Amino acid sequence: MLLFAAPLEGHGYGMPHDASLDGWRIDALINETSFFVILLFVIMVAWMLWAVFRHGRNHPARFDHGSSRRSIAVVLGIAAAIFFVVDGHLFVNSVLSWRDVFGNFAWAESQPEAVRVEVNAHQWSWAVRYAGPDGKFNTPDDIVLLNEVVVPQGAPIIFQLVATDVIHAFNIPNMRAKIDVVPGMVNRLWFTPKETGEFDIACAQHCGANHYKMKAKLTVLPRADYQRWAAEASANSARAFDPDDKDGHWGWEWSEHSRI
Ligand SMILES: [Cu+2]
Repeated sequence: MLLFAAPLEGHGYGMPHDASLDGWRIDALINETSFFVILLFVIMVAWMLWAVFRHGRNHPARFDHGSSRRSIAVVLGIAAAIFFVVDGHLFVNSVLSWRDVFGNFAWAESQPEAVRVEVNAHQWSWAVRYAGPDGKFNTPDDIVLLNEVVVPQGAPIIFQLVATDVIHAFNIPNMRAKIDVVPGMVNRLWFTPKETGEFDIACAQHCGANHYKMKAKLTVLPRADYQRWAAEASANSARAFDPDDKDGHWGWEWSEHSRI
């Protein structure tokens, strides 16, 4: 009944509003997939209905077992056309998007305005850490937040993520950003927020009884507001820094070459 449901305001049908610079690449792949799935469904159902109504009691169906050379050639031809045209197109576009954008961490890291964020996922919250003015993680000037990420508009935001218990998944639908967070690995992800505002962060991997509570907020601020916020947050965190709180020092040294 999706077709008859009223669209959410500002969201249209289907996917949530895209507030990221490169999300359109993912949307294009999803839309193309949906288009071809619907197209092929309509063709097949129409064909089937035609056969059902054409071959009534007075017009017995003629059929063969599809084992003739001609039948096999037609089937293989259609299958090859779908595979090479539809799947090939999706595959090539996926690979190019990954190479040029989503997997291009070298480019994101090389941008002077890039913001680096460490995330530690656990049952059932997101601990968040920024390096602060010294650019080094796990030092007293780190900005440390819980269930909250604040970033500037228009800059590449690079996340490195770890989990301390089970598998979680960091998901920001409005930024078309989602990645599993796995114990024993440092996974990473980057995107550029195009619009300011507040957006939901959810855990997208069922991670225990309170999985549904594992949500956080992404706030995208204009660049100048972000600078002001970061300076203040760093000063606050430095004041609250407790050198004896071992659990509080979960950050790690940022590596631009972490595996994915
Ligand atoms: Cu989770």
